[in-house]
Amino acid sequence: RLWSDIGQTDLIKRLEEVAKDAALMRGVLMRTKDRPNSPEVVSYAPFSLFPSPVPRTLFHQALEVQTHFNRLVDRISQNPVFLEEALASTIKVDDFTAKLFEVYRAVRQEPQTLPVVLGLNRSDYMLDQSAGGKASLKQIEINTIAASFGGLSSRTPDVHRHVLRVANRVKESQQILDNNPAAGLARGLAKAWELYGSERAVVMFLVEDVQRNIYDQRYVENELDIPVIRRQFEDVWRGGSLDHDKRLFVDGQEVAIVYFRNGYMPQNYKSEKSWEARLMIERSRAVKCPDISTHLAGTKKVQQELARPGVLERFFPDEPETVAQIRATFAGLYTLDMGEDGDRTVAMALSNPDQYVLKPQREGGGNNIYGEEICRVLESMKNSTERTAYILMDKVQPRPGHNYLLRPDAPLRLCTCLSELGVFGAYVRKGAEMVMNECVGHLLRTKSSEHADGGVAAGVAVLDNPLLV
Ligand code: GSH
Repeated sequence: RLWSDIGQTDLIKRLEEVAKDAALMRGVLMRTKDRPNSPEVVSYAPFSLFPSPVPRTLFHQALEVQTHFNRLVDRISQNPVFLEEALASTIKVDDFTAKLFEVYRAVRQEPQTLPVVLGLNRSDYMLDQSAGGKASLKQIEINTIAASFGGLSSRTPDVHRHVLRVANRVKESQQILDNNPAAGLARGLAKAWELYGSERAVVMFLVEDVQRNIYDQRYVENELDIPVIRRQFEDVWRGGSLDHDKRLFVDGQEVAIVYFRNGYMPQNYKSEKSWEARLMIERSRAVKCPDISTHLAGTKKVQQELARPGVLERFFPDEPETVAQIRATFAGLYTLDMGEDGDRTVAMALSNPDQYVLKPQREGGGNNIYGEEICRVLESMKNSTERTAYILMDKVQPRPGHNYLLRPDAPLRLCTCLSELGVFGAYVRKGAEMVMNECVGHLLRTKSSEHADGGVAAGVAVLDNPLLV
């Protein structure tokens, strides 16, 4: 109950005002629901009034394992045998993953273009308390495409510092950690741009039609000394082409890097044109962040396959400590492939649905299935290959905290809430050599415990900061 003594209504009301103004003044911004593409009307991005406690050792554990996760994702992306095997059952039933896989196969048939790879990802964790006693760090997922909020989370520390100063909590105010993922993500982009090796070439942010989260992206852009253009799939389809060296040109400009902030959900591909644009980009010499194989490495099915005995060892044959460090963060993950193992998973889930999460191959939040709904869904498909579109995971059970959540469209309220810690990774590989591999910052998000699932972009969670305890 870290903030329970700041319980007086008057003070909270005053802090609410102070906090909202501080967020606006420091640029923790988002465009509004009603005018998502207007720079004339903006508001603050949802955030918590106070920072939330996070155990110091678990926080550092998450930072320390990040460079290993970077290498793991990168190695998976270079292993076609593994990707084919891991996703074989999924792509038979999941249309979206199948479409991505089609692009992957098409590109693999062509001679390789430029051996430069840029990965900007975020590994998300919750602190599991289910075994009682000490909390442990458990990975929820790793986002290898459009991992967001590295920009806004570079600006939230100052907001919480200010609120705590006004609340006369000077000591805690000084304990808020600095954080600047935007700078680190931009360093990755700059390194990849340099390796691409053309002075004239630009960085292209591939964005959605509805751009509420543009300021988060701008923070990354503004850290770059390289010209940035923003385009949608349709724009690339219309104004894009490859020259005889497979250089990508869009509206006459050579593109060194395509940074995807879109393209992770089926509805992001509005027509075949979007898929044609994606394929053109993948075939090109431009550095893709992520490329299609790294995108696929971030699927839930791959996450589940990695948890099987012996699989991590395949990727790190001579590094038992790396394997142990990564594996320590895995929650139980179970296959739903047809066969004995999958049948066992179904039986387990049906007899104890509250212990698990049923996850489809989707990004963007709000797709997971919990509790009784698991039984309903599994009963309807347990004997069909449809079930292989999902994986089952242990439900991580963090200890709830209390905080006030601020969002433009809802009154302030004190909530029982859960937090999720994200860690940003940035790496660049040229040929066989990792030329950059870093952990570049963190993101704490907090949501009311009544929501099972969903992040900030989905309108569920709010931005937060860890206060190490
Ligand atoms: N397109 C938006 C952007 O690029 O800012 C949103 C992208 C998005 O939802 N990214 C997911 C994420 O990081 C990963 S695929 N979500 C975090 C959250 O919403 O809390």
